[in-house]
Amino acid sequence: MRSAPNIIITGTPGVGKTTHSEILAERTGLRHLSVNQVVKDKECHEGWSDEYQSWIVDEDKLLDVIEDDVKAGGCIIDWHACDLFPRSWIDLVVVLRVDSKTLYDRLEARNYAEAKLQENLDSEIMEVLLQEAREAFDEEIVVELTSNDSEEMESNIDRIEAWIKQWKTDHAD
Ligand code: DAT
Repeated sequence: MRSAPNIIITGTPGVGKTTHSEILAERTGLRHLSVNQVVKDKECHEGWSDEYQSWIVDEDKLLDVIEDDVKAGGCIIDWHACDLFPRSWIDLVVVLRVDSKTLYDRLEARNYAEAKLQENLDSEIMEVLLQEAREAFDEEIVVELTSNDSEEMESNIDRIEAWIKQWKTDHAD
């Protein structure tokens, strides 16, 4: 049994996963588990893909590396995919969404190459991550939240924080 819930914060690159996860970790004491960082630090990859400009992730190794931490509970898992995580590990899946124009500006500010920028915009418009989350997890635990501006972010954080408190009350012995 976990004493604190595990939450996935997912969505297209640039939607605000890292920002949400960091603030939430600070406010709630849960741990921000940046999968990107773990993949790099623990070398859970089979090298770098120039085509995708990202690591080719070794999912089995990644799951092995994070298993003990996640099973203990209280992790905020920040990653642009979610269907690799066993359902039994996860209590809530937050899919962040952003308007195309806002996402374009954020990715452009990150100096994304045009092809990668377009690919991510298409993915956001096609709701790829939302579909993935809905297919991989029970509908009741998948929440879609918009993250276009700081007001929305503040409201998202309040909402997730309240959800964590409620989860702890419901799971107290
Ligand atoms: P991700 O981790 O999903 O790639 P991020 O947290 O790094 O995204 O955010 C990308 C950029 O957008 C970063 O400069 C912070 C900004 N940002 C994120 N969410 C925001 C929001 N709701 N309002 C305003 N800016 C936001």
